[in-house]
Amino acid sequence: MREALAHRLRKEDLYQGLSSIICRTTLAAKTLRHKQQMTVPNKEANKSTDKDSLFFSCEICLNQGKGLIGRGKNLLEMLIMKVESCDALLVVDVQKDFCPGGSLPVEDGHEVVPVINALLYKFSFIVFTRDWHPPDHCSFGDPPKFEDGSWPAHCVQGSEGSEFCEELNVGETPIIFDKGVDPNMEEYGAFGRPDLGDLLREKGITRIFVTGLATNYCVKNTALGAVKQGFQVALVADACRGIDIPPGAVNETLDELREAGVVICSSTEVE
Ligand code: VGL
Ligand code: ZN
Repeated sequence: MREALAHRLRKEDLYQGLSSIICRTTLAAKTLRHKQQMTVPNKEANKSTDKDSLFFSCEICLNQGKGLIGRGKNLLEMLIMKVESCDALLVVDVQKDFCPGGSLPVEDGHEVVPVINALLYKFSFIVFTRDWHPPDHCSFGDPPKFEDGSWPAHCVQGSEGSEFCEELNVGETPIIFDKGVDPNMEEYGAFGRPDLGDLLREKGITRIFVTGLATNYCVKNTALGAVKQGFQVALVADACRGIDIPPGAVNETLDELREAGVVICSSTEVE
């Protein structure tokens, strides 16, 4: 079956680069399934010699790319998500205030917890971030408009709402990175300051898997900040939830992240 698939792929110019990789690499069954789902919606583009005009999409992870170079490189990388020692898991702001019952609840935010718990044991290096605001933080609005710059008070340092979700397995000695501590500065992303990047580089980390809350605020800015600092970044989509206001905002964010070179994957692909 493996050979048949490789043969089918080899027949297509489009997959020349990929098929040679298939032949050289022992692929897990899951990876093959993944690859079989790849579609080329534009048959004409398939014949084109201009690789950049080729359009790929994968129905499983919804990743999209163009050609086998540039953005298409993401496609190659996303096929192999085996966790190595150079990988870190980043758990962004999985705190009570961002879950149902909290002051700034993300819809179904608590659902990320079992998914993240299942990922934790696969990584040897894990960082938990916290939104960690002083009581007079500039992002608090009164009354809040529930938008950037005007949130209800949330994750106030030491408050119950600032605690990690109870079921999250942070372990005995978690590495915690606090952000949003300056009263006069919003800090959605964890890579705005050099500290976290420096720590990860010091540990030899080159690839970061991002999970947590909320997809279109702190998760997004953290992922983009990591890309800017030169890390390879994967976002584990089912380990994230967002604030979908206006409707479609979360999907728009995923597109933006793909555009920036972030691989969108599912926790089932991370091995
Ligand atoms: C966040 C809004 C305000 C987040 C933090 O963690 O995504 N969102 N502060
Ligand atoms: Zn905040």
